[in-house]
Formats: sequence, structure tokens, C-alpha cells
Amino acid sequence: MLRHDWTLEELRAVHDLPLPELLFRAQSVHRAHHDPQAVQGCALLSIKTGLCPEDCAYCPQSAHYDAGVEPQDLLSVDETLASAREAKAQGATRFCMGAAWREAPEGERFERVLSMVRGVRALGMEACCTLGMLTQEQADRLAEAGLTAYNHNLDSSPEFYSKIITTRTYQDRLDTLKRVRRSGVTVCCGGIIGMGETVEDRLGLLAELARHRPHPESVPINSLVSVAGTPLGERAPVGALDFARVIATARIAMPASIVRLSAGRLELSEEGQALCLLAGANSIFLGDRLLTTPNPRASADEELLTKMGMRLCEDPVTAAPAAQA
Ligand code: SAM
Ligand code: DTB
Ligand code: SF4
Repeated sequence: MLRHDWTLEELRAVHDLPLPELLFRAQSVHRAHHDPQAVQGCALLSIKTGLCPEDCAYCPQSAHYDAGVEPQDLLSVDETLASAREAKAQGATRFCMGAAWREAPEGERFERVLSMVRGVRALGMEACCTLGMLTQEQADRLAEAGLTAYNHNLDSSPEFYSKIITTRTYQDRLDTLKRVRRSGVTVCCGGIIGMGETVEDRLGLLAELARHRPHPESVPINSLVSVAGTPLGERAPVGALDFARVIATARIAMPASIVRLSAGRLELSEEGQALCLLAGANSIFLGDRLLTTPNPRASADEELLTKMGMRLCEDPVTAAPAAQA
């Protein structure tokens, strides 16, 4: 039974359990809904980089800061599909295209993104986009092009959100998520830990996500990649035990969702990553680059999964949204 009425207090009680109990519960829930040995490999490509008008304190792509990111206008369909083919050859079954936009554009550039989506689907991969805010018409057109998922993170609790992002509101994010849901595209929505938020803020995000009906099919948990030049450029990384507690709580609150151990793996040891996978994460980003920051090498990931006796999913895993209601 999936629940949509988790309270902050209940989530706090779960999060604060003795670690053996928390991991046992998360693993039990995990096994009831997923193959515990399988991890979905996703690849990320920044299709439009830098000069973003939004002011998100964590983001190296914001035009408000100088984080040394080389700006790059929207890639061509061919460049994008070449990267998708490479990702597929490396074992990824989902290809995520990210753009440093406040909102998706109209006209030729949007048509180009639609062609990218059709091309990725034609390769037999799941296609995901993250383009900023969408109108209902844009969401519907992405659905028509065959988009599997739309990534749009709520990042933190409503209370903490306004301390890190000043150019849009939590409600703006919720509105886009509603449009995505209405279009029939599945929802990928999660957040970032390690920005100076409290545990309550982390759980506030999970409580919000768990209230959604259906739950987001995909929940990325990022740990801040602290980039010099941004206001959060000197933050210490979150420890593996804290990371794992958030993942385990997300797993328990949203049992059927894919929980993604997303940004921040380079700051974790092999054992730290293993702990997060044991806590219920069942997806990682493959490839040595996220959008603008580095990610573990393919050989390191292969080694980790082999040592753990785990494997990458061979086929796409995302079910239709109705399956999660
Ligand atoms: N501009 C679009 C938007 O913000 O929705 C899409 C691209 S944006 C880079 C996608 C997500 O990346 C953000 O919502 C945020 O959660 C994550 N992100 C950005 N910078 C990050 C960082 N330094 N560390 C961890 N996650 C980050
Ligand atoms: C998500 O939650 N994490 C990914 C994906 N969605 C788009 C992005 C991580 C970005 C990390 C910082 C960077 O590489 O620029
Ligand atoms: Fe722009 Fe997205 Fe970065 Fe915010 S997170 S500055 S919207 S690219």
C-alpha cells in the first residue's frame, strides 16, 4: 500500500531510527517493489549550458555567478544523439537532457528539443528532459514526442527554498509539476542535501513529494556539488551516513519510485556509495560528467557494482504513471 499522508513527525521518526532498523525497513520495502540487485544507469547531457537568468545559489550555471562554466548554446540534434548512442553503449537505459533555462523556449529551439526526444526514444532508451518551467502546451507536446520523464526538482522544504532561490517560487515549481503530470509524462522530482538546510528541511521535501498522488516515479537525491564562485562554493560535503538516512527515508515513504543516488558520488567513498545503494537507491548517473561537474569514471562504477554483486538494468524500467497511483 502506498501512502500519501506521511507527516513530518512520522518521517522524522523513520529518519532517526537506529541505523540497523532503518536499513532493515528500507531494504524490506525495496525488495517488495524492486529487484534489489538491479540499478538503473542513466546518462546526463547538458544540451544548453550556462548563462541561466535564474538565481539558484547552488548552481554553477547561473548568470548571477562566475563559476568558470563555459557557456554553450543549444546543441544540435546530431550532437545530442551521438552522445545518447555512446551512453547506451555504456549501459545507460535512460538519457537525460538538461538545459540552463528559466523556462523552455518557444519556436525552433523547442522543436529541436522535441526532435532530440524522438531520436532518443528511437534508440530504445527512456528520454528525460529538464528545461525549467513549462506551459501546458509544451508539456503536452513533449508527451506527444514520447518523453518518458520530466525532471523538475523542488530541491528542499518550502521554507528553505526561498533562502537559496530568489527568482522563482515553490509554487511555480509545483505548477509545472502539475502540468507535467496532466500531460501523462512521468515525474522526476527530488532535491539537494548539504546546502546548509536542517534535517527538518530534508524531510519537509520528502513529505511534500510523498503527498503527491501518484508519487513522482523518480526521486533524485543530490548531494550538493560545491562549486567555487557560487554562494555555496565552500560547503563541506554531507557524510555518507546522513546521505543514506535521507535515501532510506525516501525509499520507505515512496516504495515504488526509483530513488536516484544522483550528484555528489565523487565525494563519497566506495563504501559510502555502497551504503546508499543498500539504503534503497536504485539508480546512478553513468559517465564522467554530470551537467557541468565531474562524476565517477565508468571503470569505477563497474568495479563498485561487481564488488557488490549488483548489475545495471538491461531494459528501461519506467512504468506508465497509472501504475503508481
Ligand atoms: N534549469 C532547469 C531547472 O533548474 O529546472 C534544469 C537544469 S538544473 C541544473 C537541474 C537540477 O540540477 C536542479 O534542479 C538542481 O536540483 C540540480 N543541481 C544544480 N546544481 C547542482 C549542484 N551544484 N549540486 C547538486 N545538484 C545541482
Ligand atoms: C538531478 O536531480 N540531478 C541532475 C539532473 N537532475 C539534471 C543534475 C545534477 C547537476 C549537478 C551539477 C552540475 O553538474 O552542473
Ligand atoms: Fe538555471 Fe536550473 Fe541552474 Fe537554477 S538550477 S540557475 S534554473 S540551470
